[in-house]
Amino acid sequence: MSAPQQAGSGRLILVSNRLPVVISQGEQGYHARVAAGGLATGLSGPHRESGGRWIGWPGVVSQDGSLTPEVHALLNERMMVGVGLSEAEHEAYYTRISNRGLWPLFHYFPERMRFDAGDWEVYRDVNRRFSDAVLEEIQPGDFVFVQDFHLTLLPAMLREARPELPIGFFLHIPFPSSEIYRIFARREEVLEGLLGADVVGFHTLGYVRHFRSAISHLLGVETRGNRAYHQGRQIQLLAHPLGIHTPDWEGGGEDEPEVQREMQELRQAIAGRRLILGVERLDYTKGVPERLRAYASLLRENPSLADEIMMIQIAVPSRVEVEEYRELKDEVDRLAGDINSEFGRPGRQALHYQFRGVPPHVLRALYRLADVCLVTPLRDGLNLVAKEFVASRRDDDGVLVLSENTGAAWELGEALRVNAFDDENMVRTLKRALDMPLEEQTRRMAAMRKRVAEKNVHVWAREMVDAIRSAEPLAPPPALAGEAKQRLLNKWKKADRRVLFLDYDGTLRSFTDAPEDAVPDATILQTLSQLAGRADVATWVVSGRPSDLLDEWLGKTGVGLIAEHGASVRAPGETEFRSLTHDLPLGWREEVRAVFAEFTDRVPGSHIEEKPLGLAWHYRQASPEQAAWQARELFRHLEEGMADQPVEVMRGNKVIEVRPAGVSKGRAALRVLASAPGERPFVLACGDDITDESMFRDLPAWAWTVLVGARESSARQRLADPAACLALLTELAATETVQAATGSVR
Ligand code: GDG
Repeated sequence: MSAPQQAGSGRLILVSNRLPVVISQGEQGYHARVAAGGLATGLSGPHRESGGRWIGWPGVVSQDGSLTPEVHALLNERMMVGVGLSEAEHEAYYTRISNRGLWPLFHYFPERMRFDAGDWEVYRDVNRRFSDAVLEEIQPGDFVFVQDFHLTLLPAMLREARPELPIGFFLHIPFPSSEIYRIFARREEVLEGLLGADVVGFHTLGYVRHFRSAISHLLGVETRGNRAYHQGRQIQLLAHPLGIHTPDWEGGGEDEPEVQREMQELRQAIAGRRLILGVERLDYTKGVPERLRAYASLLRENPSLADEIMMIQIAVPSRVEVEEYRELKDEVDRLAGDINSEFGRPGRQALHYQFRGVPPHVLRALYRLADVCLVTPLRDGLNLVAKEFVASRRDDDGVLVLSENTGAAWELGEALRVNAFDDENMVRTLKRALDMPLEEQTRRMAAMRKRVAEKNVHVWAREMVDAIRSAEPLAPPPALAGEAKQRLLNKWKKADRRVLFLDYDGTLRSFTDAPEDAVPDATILQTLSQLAGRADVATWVVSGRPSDLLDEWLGKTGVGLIAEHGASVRAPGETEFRSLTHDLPLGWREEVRAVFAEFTDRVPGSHIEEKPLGLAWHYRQASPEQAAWQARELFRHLEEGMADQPVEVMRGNKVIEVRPAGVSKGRAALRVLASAPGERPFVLACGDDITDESMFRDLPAWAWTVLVGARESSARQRLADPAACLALLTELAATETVQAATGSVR
């Protein structure tokens, strides 16, 4: 594939725990062999063509964690950079924290998780070592792509050192439900680590959703759609399942003669029986014992099948240094022995089980010969075996039985789905697979094969790399000062008409503990009256507050009022409010009120505000620690629970509000502008809150949009606080306009 080229694009710096290379020490010194694998194939194009580097551990440990000059040289030839690890570091960082801490937890096996605070220090140190290696390599214009759960802290470390560096991260394992995730002892640190990236990629939308809830719930990070907003930056959360390089599996490759020979031999061994295949690393997440038990049940319930079928189970030794994996091996050995003694005959095994990987050409032959491939993990981030089997079926025959707890299940909908924990379901599905007519096999397989070919590893790599490259840093807007302010004043002076949209709380008036205390002071009233008194200025206060309160507080100034986020409007100088929201369904209010009431009970100091259309839950006066946690919980509950209702759930400053969808300050401001067509007016919108973002976004690009505060925003300018905002308005109110100076009255 060719690397996507973009103006100003630099080198791709890849980072993974293991380098895609196998270093071995022979009599004549070290040798390096490229390790084939889907990921390496997919990323090698952009890596090579961008002239980038691949940084990682080359697989050799040493006493002091250094690499020999010989190893460095071998890696250098391949555009790789080695990070050395001592045996003790490797044990703590890789074996214990990664494989015995993060791996089981992320795969929903919390009871298998082990965590040691000392090991975590090493995990952090090793991440720091990777960070140092990247920083040493990085050149202007480069961008970084980090792989997987061994390096969760790396994005934030890089971000701290290089605020402008485009960084991507991809998680190859599941991101668990936040209920499981939050068990982890360093949960905040891992989330903060990942949020250092500009783009965080997952295999499925489900994992994105889990991650979103974790950051929202545990860190209070705001999310909108597939974006998270954290520390003045935006982070894109993507669901891009990894693909495979299909030509490797479609046959006709360099090793085709070997594959054919192997198929020949296998056919003889199978002796006319139908073949059921299982292939994986021997890992407790892969559900091998459950699968073997289901196979045994099938044979027990259908004795005649014993002469018609056989199973091959390849189990690649994995993490043998971890005790659980050794215990698993013992269990699988025992089960395999039991199956053969119960169902085998001399010279005819019911199960060929091997605790050893097979060379690639044998794997290809197995995929092509199998009638049924059983991919039944208890939990799997994606599962490439399922895709490889599908890609191998050149005649579109064969049946894939796929566990619903794999990421791949969401893409391969035509597979026979199973619940790998349910023995009966497994047996029934396996029988169904064996009985499936060829026509049905073909229909299912052809659809999957097409999809696997289209969504291949190169597409994955390109989409991820493009997303990282085009990541836009989201910084707070620049201060409205100096030349920019001068420009604003000039435009103000020269315009024919002027329209101001001013939020109230947090923009004109600082927050108070109790919302009812935020009455306008003399300066606010005076400034607004002054502005309202000018015939050449239309001044609108745009607030979430109810109309009667705005009338009570600001009515005498003569400004226009847009109440309740745009639900009701009163033009400057008028006396009646007009509703912009006729016939809105409000049936949801009762349910929301009940939920709010429950949280009000739980959080002393919080209260419910009833608005004509919306309902708000305020917690400014509650204990911050307790309230913040409950507020996140409430927000999450409403977001999910009200998803099918015509409402928007908004998180404001110490308030959560539910109101009819389609009503926003932005829309109301646009209506106001549309109601007075003519020459383009001078427009200034000021606001501090998330609800003001709709004004900043919806108003035309030529409008002046000013955030009061210092967070990231769609506003184009920024003022520090309400005092600065009022000072600007006072200055504008007193500034003569060209028309006024030349005597024209508007
Ligand atoms: C992790 C996630 C996610 C297997 N046996 C042999 C062999 N293999 C190759 C397969 C396949 C690879 O190993 C296994 O990939 P999986 O995706 O199935 O599983 P994990 O190793 O757990 O990978 C997983 C993946 O990362 C990618 O993001 O899908 O969910 O757990 O390519 O072909 N290869 C050879 N002999 C074998 O005996 N030559």
